[in-house]
Amino acid sequence: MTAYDTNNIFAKILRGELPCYKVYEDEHVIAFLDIMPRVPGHTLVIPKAPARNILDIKPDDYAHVARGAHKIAAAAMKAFNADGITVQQFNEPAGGQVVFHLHMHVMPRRDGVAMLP
Ligand code: D5M
Repeated sequence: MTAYDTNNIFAKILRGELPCYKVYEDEHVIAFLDIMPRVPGHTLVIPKAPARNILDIKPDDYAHVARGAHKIAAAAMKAFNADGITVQQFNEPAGGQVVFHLHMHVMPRRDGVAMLP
């Protein structure tokens, strides 16, 4: 697998070199709005630890991301008056990954409303 690239977009966001619309931060993760939202409220949760994807992240760091997604899901249900939540996480190009710093998509859903592709 390719090594972690410290110049990926989310690494730059973590270093404050690129802006983001941050909605949550703790010791281990940040969460910010996706720049190409597939639904209103589409949020990404990323670890502060450098990890390309599920194949190189430490289990504890993955657990921190899952914990962050759990918090965001509950907040998004209320904030967007949602009927459900979709959580997705892509790994390597074959798995649909485009940005190579691990991230979980948290997407509030409404009954009868499709996600953008
Ligand atoms: O898709 C990567 C996701 O990251 C995709 O939904 C767009 C989003 N993205 C890309 N650049 C930015 C910035 N600068 N801010 C916020 N969101 C961004 P994946 O297929 O999961 O790797």
